[in-house]
Amino acid sequence: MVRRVFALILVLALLAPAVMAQDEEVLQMGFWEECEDPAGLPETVTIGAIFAQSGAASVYGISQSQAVDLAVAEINESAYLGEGVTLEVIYADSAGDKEQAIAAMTKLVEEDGVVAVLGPTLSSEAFSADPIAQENGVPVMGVSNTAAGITDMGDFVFRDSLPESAVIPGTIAQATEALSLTQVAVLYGNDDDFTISGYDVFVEALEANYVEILAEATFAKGDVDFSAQLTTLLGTNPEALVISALAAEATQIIVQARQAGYTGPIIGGNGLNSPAVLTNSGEASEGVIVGAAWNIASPEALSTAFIEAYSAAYEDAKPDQFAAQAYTGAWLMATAIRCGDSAESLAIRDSLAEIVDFPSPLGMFSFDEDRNPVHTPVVQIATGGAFAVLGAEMTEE
Ligand code: 1QQ
Repeated sequence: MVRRVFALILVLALLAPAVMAQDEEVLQMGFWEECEDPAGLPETVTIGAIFAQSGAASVYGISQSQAVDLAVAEINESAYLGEGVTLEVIYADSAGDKEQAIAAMTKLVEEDGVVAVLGPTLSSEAFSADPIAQENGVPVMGVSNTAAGITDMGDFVFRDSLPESAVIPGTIAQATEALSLTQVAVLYGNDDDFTISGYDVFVEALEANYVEILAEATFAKGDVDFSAQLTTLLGTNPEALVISALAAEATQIIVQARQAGYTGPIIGGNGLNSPAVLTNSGEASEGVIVGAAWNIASPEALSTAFIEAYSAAYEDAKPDQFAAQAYTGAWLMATAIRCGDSAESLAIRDSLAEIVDFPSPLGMFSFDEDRNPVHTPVVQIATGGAFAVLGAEMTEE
């Protein structure tokens, strides 16, 4: 017996280093080993970043610019682009507006001569502004564009944000099972590329899960009173209310649905992923279900490190999904520059297209052949004013 225990201890002792090495998670961002230190870069490499810094969409845009600032500081401090090479970002405010996004892209590409661009925040802005980057041969990477068709604009257009089509089907499948859904009502914005695209994907996913849509209603960006739509929809007694909306409208819809006496589940798309939606709708947000590209409880070592660095840089503020995607986007762009050893736009494009298996806060990240992101999404539920992982709750039971 004693000898057997001793043998077991010996085997474990021998195995331990191997097991530890295998479990050791990557703690540093970047392709340090995969690509040699670049030698041919200019002293300053300037990229642009177009985010909504003002207006209703600034709940996303401010998080994005803070995350890019953090990534760029880390990239420069670690000499990721080589000793003496500085990555510089010129920011431009798109204000959630198509015309401002066009003006911002034109200025960055044609006047400032940036070699690549991150953003713009909204899909509707991207559809207006990205053709300018494409025509000028400047790579542009959306870090929050989730509508269908973004990268169809051209071979210089990338995104690291999972499209609604990669997130919503799983959200609906999981919610249908968890809540035993059979009948829902749908409310969506019919004047925005993202909210329309999200609606299309919701309808398809509900059909695929045999969930009947009892009623549908629409609204426009900027609307503040949803009582007419909610009266119609809630009058059909849906088991869940499904909404495709941006943050400002989503907040009001959640609050007004509860005021109208609705206590059932609310299922939303990417627009609801800002913690501002939960904060601004207060207790009304309890139980809201949203699919996402990232959750703050992610066990990935690079995610935990990112959360710590973000909180340290911004007075204990917690990053959100939009920050995680923007931070990853800046690192991906720097990686393309490093691995291509070039600050030429065409070389950056080619190098970006080749990125696969990049460890990031979003998990293991790759671009597919259409320059869309490949990584695993997560389904969340709002609990006590924060997003928790829906699956985790269920497995713990
Ligand atoms: C889009 C979105 C918004 C919610 C971005 C912030 O997903 O416009 O595509």
